[in-house]
Amino acid sequence: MRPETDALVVIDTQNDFCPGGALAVPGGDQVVPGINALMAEFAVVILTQDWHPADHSSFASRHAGKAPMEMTDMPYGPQVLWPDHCVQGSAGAAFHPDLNTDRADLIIRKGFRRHIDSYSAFFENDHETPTGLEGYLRTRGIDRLTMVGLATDFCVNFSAVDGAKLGFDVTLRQDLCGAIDLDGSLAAALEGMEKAGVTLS
Ligand code: VGL
Ligand code: ZN
Repeated sequence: MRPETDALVVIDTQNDFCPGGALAVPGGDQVVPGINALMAEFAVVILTQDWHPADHSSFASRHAGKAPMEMTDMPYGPQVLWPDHCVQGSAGAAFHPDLNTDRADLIIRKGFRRHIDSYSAFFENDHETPTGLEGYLRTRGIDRLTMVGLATDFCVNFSAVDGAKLGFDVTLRQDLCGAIDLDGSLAAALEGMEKAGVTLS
């Protein structure tokens, strides 16, 4: 068992990111058994949950003339427009039914503000509005993070990079992640994580 300074962070392992969901990652459900098994090694398990109001500004359906996967400009920068997904309280927003949520010390929800998306577990997409996760980790004395979950090139990527920038020792278990891979976003994410000092394992 790893020490209490070392946390497993499971990103957005929710129905909408699994086959049959609104924003499915190919093979997204296949990471679940391995994530459950890895929990046995960790004293600290943290889950994140993408959690949007039904009228969230990241949804293409809120932008006239825009289709899912097109880009738009938000006050905080460019934003991919997504199919409606992970709507608060919906079945799609629930964790995959096989994910072991009992071990979670903390479930951090993100993306709940209508006008801003939040890929990272640490900051919303303006890169400055905090989710509170940093304070939680620091006050518990946690300094090492292993990240797994969905999607490698969006929420896992932004979480891993922010974690590394904040000084946490971050390792990504690529075998326990799944990617959306939009226009080369997976390759770009892996390069960005490496540059930020994330250990890709
Ligand atoms: C995610 C796109 C939109 C993710 C969340 O969890 O990677 N991607 N919302
Ligand atoms: Zn989302």
